[in-house]
Amino acid sequence: MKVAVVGATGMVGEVMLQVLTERNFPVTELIPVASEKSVGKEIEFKGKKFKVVSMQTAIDMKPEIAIFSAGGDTSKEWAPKFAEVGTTVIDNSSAWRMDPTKKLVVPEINASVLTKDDKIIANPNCSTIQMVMTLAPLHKKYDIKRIIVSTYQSITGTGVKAVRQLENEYAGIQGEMAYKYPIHRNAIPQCDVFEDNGYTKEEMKLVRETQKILDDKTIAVTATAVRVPVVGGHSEAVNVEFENDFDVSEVRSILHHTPGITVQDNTDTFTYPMPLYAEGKNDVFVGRIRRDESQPNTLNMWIVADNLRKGAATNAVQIAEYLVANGLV
Ligand code: 2RA
Repeated sequence: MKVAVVGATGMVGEVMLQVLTERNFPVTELIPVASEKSVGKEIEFKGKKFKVVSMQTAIDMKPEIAIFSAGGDTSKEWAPKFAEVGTTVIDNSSAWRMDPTKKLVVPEINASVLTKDDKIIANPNCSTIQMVMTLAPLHKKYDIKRIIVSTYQSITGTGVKAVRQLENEYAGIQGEMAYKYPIHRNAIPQCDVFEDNGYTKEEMKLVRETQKILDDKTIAVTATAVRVPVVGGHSEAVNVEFENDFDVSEVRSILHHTPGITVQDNTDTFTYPMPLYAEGKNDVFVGRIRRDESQPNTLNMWIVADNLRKGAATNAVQIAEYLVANGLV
């Protein structure tokens, strides 16, 4: 299968190539695509070297699948052009996520909505994916009424510029700033730009995308997204109120038996998820599972995942796997 990876030289693109290799996705020809300045660069994939090509060259090669991680503007301009030649696009930007004609997919939850007609498929935002992965099985069982989520997001979500800023700040060097403020020894309560309602785009993604993926606009969601000087993954403190009561041990059991979730939850052994140990792994890690004693039918959890993997590359590749396994490409 001819597979284009658009944004192949970026942080997510590089993880995309790793995941395609690890999961032995049936790539017969890789078409790495990046900005004009990277055209001609060689990248290695499964022991072979492939030259980075331009968008138009990639379109002319008519790949079956194109996995995009190149920003919303690039996707808005080029994803339809790939689709026109019959390519199925899986896009990691926010460009198509809330488009009512596009599917927003976490394979373990709603891959069944996909059909052959879906030629542009949206990969949800990283912080949304790990939260809905955990909440979807509980919603099915207990019916979610309201979610309060606070996120502690890795600087890798911003990109290499943010990683460089932290490294410079460690070294006491004043370099290019990815953020308005220093990130070393700090926590910045702003991920992405502010909307008119005083929330950031990142926070509103958690609201809107959760309702779309769980297909339930009655679910109330409020979010606070914070950037912290961490690189291994995003962490989230989630408080979820259900319509029905639950048993904590049953919650643990449901999550333990949910594919893609690892429960790490034992206060006697100080066992709980942390981004330092989630980095490089594809699962979503859940711990600190406990009843909210301040109100009925409400649960607290701590959710951690590598935002470059299940939060982006792995989820996208899993969508591609579903398409292939079900004859949709
Ligand atoms: C972030 N989720 O962490 C956003 C984009 N990757 O900044």
